Amino acid sequence: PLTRIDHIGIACRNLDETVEFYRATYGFEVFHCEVNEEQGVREAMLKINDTGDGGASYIQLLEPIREDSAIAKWMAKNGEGVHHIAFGTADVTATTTDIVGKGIRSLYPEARRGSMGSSINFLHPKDAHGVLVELVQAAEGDEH
Ligand code: CMX
Ligand code: CO
Repeated sequence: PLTRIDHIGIACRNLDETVEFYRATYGFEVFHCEVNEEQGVREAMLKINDTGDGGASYIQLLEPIREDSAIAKWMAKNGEGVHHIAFGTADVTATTTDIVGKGIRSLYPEARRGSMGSSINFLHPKDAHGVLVELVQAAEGDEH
């Protein structure tokens, strides 16, 4: 089952400037920063709150590091803004299999690496009422 909003993914042109905006405007601080080469992004996770399943909810700010990345492609069309929503699960493989069984396409045959050592997959936005949905299993021993 899906047990939390894990994060909301937001595309931005300049990560440092956007991080500063979130700090100055809302008081949200950076919890974690990394580059994900495979996804073609530099990203910051801003922790918003803990969740009842032992996990947490974040804002994920994403800056493209390559012109051919999913985020760069999306921003060329849409500009900055909300790119995807991520739901948390204790078992991303089982949850993905369950949802694919309902006739919704996942984007990867196997889960890939996401933020903070998590395992992730995505559901196709055209099968999900126009929303790109990420499924996230937090790293072992890192439930927040
Ligand atoms: N939300 C909603 N709809 C979206 C979308 C999004 N984020 N991205 C694309 N679409 C829609 C497009 O509008 C388009 O619709 P129309 O055909 O009606 O115009 C359709 O999906 C196809 O879009 P496209 O621009 O041709 O893009 P692609 O099919 O090449 O890629 C997608 C779309 C979802 C397969 C690709 O972005 C992808 O593989 N995403 C998963 C990886 C990812 O997003 N990584 C970055 C985040 C990493 C992280 O969170 O850790
Ligand atoms: Co994400």
